[in-house]
Order: sequence, then structure tokens, then C-alpha cells
Amino acid sequence: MEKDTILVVDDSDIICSIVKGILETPSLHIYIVHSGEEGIIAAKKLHPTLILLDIIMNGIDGYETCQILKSSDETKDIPVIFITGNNDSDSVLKGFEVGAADYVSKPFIPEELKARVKVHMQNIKIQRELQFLMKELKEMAVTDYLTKLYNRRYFADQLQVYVTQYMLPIFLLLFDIDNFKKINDSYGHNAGDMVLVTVSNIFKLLLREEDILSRWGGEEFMICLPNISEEETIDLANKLRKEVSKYTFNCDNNTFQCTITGGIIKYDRSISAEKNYSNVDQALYLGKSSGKNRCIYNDPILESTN
Ligand code: GH3
Ligand code: MG
Repeated sequence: MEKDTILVVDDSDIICSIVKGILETPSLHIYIVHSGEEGIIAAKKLHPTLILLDIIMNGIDGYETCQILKSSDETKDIPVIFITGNNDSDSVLKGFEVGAADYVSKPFIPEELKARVKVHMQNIKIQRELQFLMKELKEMAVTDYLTKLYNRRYFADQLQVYVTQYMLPIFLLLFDIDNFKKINDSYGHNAGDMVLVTVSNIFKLLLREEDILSRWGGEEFMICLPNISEEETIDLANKLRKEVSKYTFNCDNNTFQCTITGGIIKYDRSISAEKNYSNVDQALYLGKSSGKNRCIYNDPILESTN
């Protein structure tokens, strides 16, 4: 387990060793410096969980040190507890005004110091967990749980950014796995899931950074290709199709292959996104009804099974 670090900034050796004696445990590292300047450098380098900061020091005092820490993105979220001999209300208020989370008065009551540090350490842990959960929630809102590709909603939002902010040509590809129901029926649902993940990975490897790849539905993938020519789009679509058809899937001692069919359109900005989706779906439908394992460009309709 990673140790938490408490940074103690105090110009008195005696105070530092008292604090160390009270707080140090096997899971807590106490790092000591003797000036505000050193405290700022150490805070940036160590990213401590908490800072205990003396107010009256040579050089920059505790208030100024705290202000500097709070004005930097790297250190602004580290809670600062002032260590103060001045516990008149003005000094305490000034401490809170410059961003302190709390204060402890000298001389220390060891149990009080421990208790205050413990409360702030717990708050920090809760905050970290919340931040982690928020990040996970945000990811879950835009991605598909199985393939980790963007979901339909995120795709639609990103496509609108390309459509409205850039005047580059955009092509849409819609792929659907052929006879996917048969894969599930013959080899099981897990094999079907594995195919979905593998096809996603093949696509990811061959697409460019700026392309948007999404899981559009059950076994459908929608891809947005910005700034690309018609010819390049058709070549890329067929490359994706061929790479999938060459791949040998292996699941529970079964080996099998599968193919995909794709519809291609040039995005038409004069009609709605929904109408564009419907057009690319129609191109895909033509591919399915004319034999599958092919890509169909809907305008002009070009069929390619090469
Ligand atoms: P076609 O070639 O015309 O596309 O036929 P198909 O069998 O691929 O299409 P159909 O619509 O008949 O069946 C699609 C199947 O995909 C049915 C559904 O149970 C399955 N499916 C949808 N989502 C998932 C998934 O997340 N995992 C698995 N394993 N199967 C899924
Ligand atoms: Mg299908």
C-alpha cells in the first residue's frame, strides 16, 4: 500500500520532532522542512496528503506560503492545517481567509493533533474515492461496457462537433456482423461477445486518431471519418472488412471465421443527422440483400467485394 505523506513546515526543530513523534505511524510518512520556500518546493515534488504549516517563520511566513500553495493547480487541493501560537481570533480568521482547512494551537495536545489530522485524512480519502467514481461514471456514460467503444449518444454528439465546427468532408461507415445470430447459436453467447470485442479491436488498430468509432447497436458499428476522400473511404472500408474476414476466432476449442457488411455515405450537411443515418443504413441493407461480406457506397452505388 502506498504510504500517505504529511509535510511539516516549521522553522523549529523541536516542534518538528514533537509533531513527528505524535503522528508517525508505519503507514504515514512525515517529511520535514524548515521554511515556506522549502515547503512550496516539497509540496510540488511530493504531493503530500496534508500540510502542517507554521505561521511565523523567517522568509515568507505561513500565510504567504499558504496563498502560494493555493494559487497553484499542482498544490491547491492539498489541505493545509496551520500550526499556530497565535490563537487569537484575528490570526485564526486570517488563516482561513488564505485557504487553510484547519488550525492547531501550540503547545500541542497530542490527541487533538492526531484527531484533526485523522479527520482531514479521511476527508481526502472520501474526496479521492468520489473523484474516481465520477471519472468512472463519466466514462460509463459515453462508452459501451463490452467493447469499451463510444456509445451511440457520444458518437452523435461528436459527429455534430465535426459537422458544425469543421467544413471538411465527412464519411460515415456502418458495419454489421454477418450471421451473428448463428455464431451465438453455434458457439455460445460468450463467443459472440468475444467476436464483438475482437472486431472492435481490429477496427481500432486500423482507424486514425481523428476517426470516431462507436458501437451503434447489438452487432453494428458506426464510424465517422473526417477529412478523407471518397476513394480512400472505400479502400479503408474494404480493408476493415477484409481484416475481419481473415481473422480466425478461437473460443472454447472452436475455431471459426466471420464476415461483415458495410454501408458507406458521404455525410450530407443539408439534411439532418437522422436522415444521414437512415441513408447509411440503407446502403448497409443493400449490402446485406446483395449477398453480405461487401461494402456498398450509396451515391453512386458502387459494390465492392474485392
Ligand atoms: P445478418 O447477417 O442479416 O446481420 O444477420 P444476424 O444474424 O447478424 O442478425 P440478427 O439481427 O438476426 O441477429 C443479431 C443477434 O445479435 C441477435 C442478438 O441476440 C445478438 N446480440 C446483440 N447484442 C449482443 C451482444 O452484446 N452479445 C452477443 N453475444 N450477442 C448479441
Ligand atoms: Mg448482423
